[in-house]
Amino acid sequence: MTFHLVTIFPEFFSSILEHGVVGRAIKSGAIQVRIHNLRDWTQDRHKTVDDRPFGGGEGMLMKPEPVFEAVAAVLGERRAAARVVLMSAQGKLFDQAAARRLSECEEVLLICGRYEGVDERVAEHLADEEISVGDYVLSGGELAAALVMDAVGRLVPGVVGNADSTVWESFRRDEETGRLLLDCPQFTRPAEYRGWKVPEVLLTGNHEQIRRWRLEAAREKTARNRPDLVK
Ligand code: 9D3
Repeated sequence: MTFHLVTIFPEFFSSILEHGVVGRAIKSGAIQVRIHNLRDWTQDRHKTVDDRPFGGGEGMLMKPEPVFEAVAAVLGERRAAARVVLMSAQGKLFDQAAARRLSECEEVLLICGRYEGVDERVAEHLADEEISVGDYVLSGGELAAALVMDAVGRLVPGVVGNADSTVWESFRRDEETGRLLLDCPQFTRPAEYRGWKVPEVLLTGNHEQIRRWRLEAAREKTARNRPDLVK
């Protein structure tokens, strides 16, 4: 699959493209990433991408014309088959289901907002969807787009090195209640560190007991850290 990033900070992505899952997937040819500088689609000699909000208010907004021009130029005839995503704090919350949906697209174009936001006509008439990565304030869409690219990229067959759809699940399910569970706590050597011992059951080799311990430990950890998943 191909990711397109539309941004005023093209250099932001260079280390992300060289490292980790995304970097390896690019090298192996499983995914392609194209960075597009929004200023390439401005008309004035100052390459202006922002303007003041109608109705007044603090800060500047991303103006619509360069964004519409960029998407049209980058996708051309392939527009209908691609998914155009506006990264914005006002978007729908990104989750694993959204990542899986995007991983099934041949082309995904991520528009990275900056300033106080983007002219609403981009969300209304250009983007297919508007995505937020969480309820906190970022300085712009680039970091959010990198996160989306990582989560989506690792679902593309051949990227993480396992095409088995079961490993696509980031959350396990409680085998008795069917609820989402966090992973259980895990331990490696040494069996005792600074007086803190690894749970005895994990050293026994009793697989049935270990399975039950892990399920219970995952339930406890989920209740403690993610009460929203327990409801
Ligand atoms: C007046 C309030 N504004 C700033 C304190 C709102 C605001 C404007 C621009 C908040 C964030 C941003 C820039 N953020 C993004 O472009 C963004 C984002 C985010 O802030 N949180 C979670 N996901 C995303 S995706 C893009």
